[in-house]
Amino acid sequence: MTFTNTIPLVTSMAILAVVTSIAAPAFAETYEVQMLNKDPENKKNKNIFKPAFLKINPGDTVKFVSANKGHNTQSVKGMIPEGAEKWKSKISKDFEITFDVEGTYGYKCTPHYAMGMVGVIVVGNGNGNLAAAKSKKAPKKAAKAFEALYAQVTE
Ligand SMILES: [Cu+2]
Repeated sequence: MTFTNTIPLVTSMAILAVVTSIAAPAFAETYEVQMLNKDPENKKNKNIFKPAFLKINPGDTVKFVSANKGHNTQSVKGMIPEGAEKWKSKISKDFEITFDVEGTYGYKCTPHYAMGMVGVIVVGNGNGNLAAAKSKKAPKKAAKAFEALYAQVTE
């Protein structure tokens, strides 16, 4: 008697598992980060990533949009989690990257690093490498910008 009850349960669980694994990638999202000469909301704010701080889930994608020419995005050495791939995009080109490794990612615009054009992306829980990222030296203006961004990492 219990035999007949067990089969449908196992079958439905198996179906559920298959449906869940197929459906999972559909929930991955794509976020946009604009690379700008000026902040449209504050013209004094020049050479920026907008938004400069982003919190996403593992598997999500970030598209860096070359809204104004002359910018790129490059991971900062020592500011990404262990096992994560570094990146460097071409100047004035859109660039997409999918993040699978949890942690905190500090990145910069290569030509405007000294001017403080930086951003931070937190993938899942950012705490794993946060202390290491914070301790990494950067040019004065970039260091100040990173400090404000890293302060937003809450978990
Ligand atoms: Cu730039």
